[in-house]
Amino acid sequence: MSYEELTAHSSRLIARAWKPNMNRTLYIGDVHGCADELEAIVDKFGFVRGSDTLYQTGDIINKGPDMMRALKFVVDNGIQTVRGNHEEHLIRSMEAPPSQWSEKQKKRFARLPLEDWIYIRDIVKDWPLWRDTPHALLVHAGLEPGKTRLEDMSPEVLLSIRKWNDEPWYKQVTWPKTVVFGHWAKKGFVHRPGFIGLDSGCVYGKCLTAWCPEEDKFYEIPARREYTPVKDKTKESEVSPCKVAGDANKSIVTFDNIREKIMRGEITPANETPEEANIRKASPSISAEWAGYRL
Ligand SMILES: [Mn+2]
Repeated sequence: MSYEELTAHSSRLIARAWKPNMNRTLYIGDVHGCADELEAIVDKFGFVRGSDTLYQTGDIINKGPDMMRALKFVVDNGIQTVRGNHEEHLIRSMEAPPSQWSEKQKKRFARLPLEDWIYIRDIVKDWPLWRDTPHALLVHAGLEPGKTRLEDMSPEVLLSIRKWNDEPWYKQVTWPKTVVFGHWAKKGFVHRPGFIGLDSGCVYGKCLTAWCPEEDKFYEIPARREYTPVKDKTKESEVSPCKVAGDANKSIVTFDNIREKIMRGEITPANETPEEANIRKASPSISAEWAGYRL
């Protein structure tokens, strides 16, 4: 870098650091342990500590190469996250003794010492389901169609909605400000009026995406590699039995079986509230995903 370039570069940094109206915001998509890409996107943005604000759509943990480093980076840089379904699964799983964990849970927990999981749990348990930020409403998966108050929406919907009555949820919701969300890696980057979907599948070898509202600009870091193969959710669940409370047929163990039975109306979870019945009918995948985690 020449002296002139260096001077110009430095004065830009100084200007950015000291002009109050230069404060910027960055919303970062789903990380899943992709610590290298998380660090790279914050660098590319040119994050200035103390004046810029970082947000993230949740699902920092699981799947990818280094969730501990990703989580420490979040903590060290004051990144304001929301809770993802993976953090919620961790919190709920750890409420049960290890002897009661499913095969999928055991496989996940085998990746790190239990002390590390306790460390992670103690951090993520404080993450909120949503953040109403100056530029956008931040939530992991999306909003529940037909409701206007976040407090009235089911946490399980906020954490894992994709489709509602077979249509993407965001085509059925209007919200007073832009909704920034993640979770739907197969759908990928979503950019439409009022909605920004930032899960562009970094852990699947695609890229990490972030949005800066002040610049009206998207930042992107290509994944260094495919860390996790894209698996069909139903295949994945072959080894991860989940039970529906009140299900008399104990041979039904896969997500696919449960979804089919739920759609045919053959399974009604025990003690189902009208609210839960509504979710089950509108989005069987949400009911099936959380069926094994009823408290
Ligand atoms: Mn997710």
